[in-house]
Amino acid sequence: MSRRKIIAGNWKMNKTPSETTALINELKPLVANNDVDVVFCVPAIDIIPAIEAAKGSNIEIGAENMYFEESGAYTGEIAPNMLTDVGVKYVIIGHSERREYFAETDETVNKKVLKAFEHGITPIICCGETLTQREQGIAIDFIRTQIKIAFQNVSAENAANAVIAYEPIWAIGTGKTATTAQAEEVCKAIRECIKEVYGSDVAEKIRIQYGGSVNAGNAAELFAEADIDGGLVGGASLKPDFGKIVNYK
Ligand code: G2H
Repeated sequence: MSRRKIIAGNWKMNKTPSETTALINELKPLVANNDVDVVFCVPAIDIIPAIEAAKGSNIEIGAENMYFEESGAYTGEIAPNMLTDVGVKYVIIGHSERREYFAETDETVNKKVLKAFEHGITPIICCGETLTQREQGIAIDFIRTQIKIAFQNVSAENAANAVIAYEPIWAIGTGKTATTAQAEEVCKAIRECIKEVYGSDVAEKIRIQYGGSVNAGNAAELFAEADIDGGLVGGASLKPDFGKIVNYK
């Protein structure tokens, strides 16, 4: 089955609202490719200007995080209906930087995934191993656990529409990309894990991205793999290079 590729930028903590407008206006013509889904995940304060600037283009706007409660005394958090109210369609959940610096766990990831689906937001669910785990030979076991917990109580219908981003932690922002074979091996194992839980229909539909130092030079080779359905792109999504990644073919 051929899945539609999804190429998402993760801006992390970069760009002010006015810089957001300028960058989207600059990138808009460069990412105009209707054969793939193009998503810009931006800091919370940049979401509204990003949505304004992206109007009339093929760009969808996503958030980089979201809380798992509806509203209330959660100082500093963003609720799902705040995102949907302005037109957000995607949210990154459980990025390794959030797990490392903001105490996200597999359990909070699962709560956020369930809440995102409740509100019709597509979660981009991140997983990935450390260098030590890879060297110990436990990368795939570790990722299978992350995935199984992230999808607890998620219906098959929702699971089929989820996006998973495999991001080996040792390849994030380091310039070290996993080799194409390493990336494919893990993305394939993730699809196998989804198949065990939900069956082959869901496993064939779910989209699995690779993330970690994706750039204009390596995107085509990575995205040609059978189980890699696009990328989650950090540093290179802030530059005209993102246009080359989106038009990788
Ligand atoms: C991995 C990735 C985007 P970068 O975090 O999620 O960032 O492409 O800069 O390694």
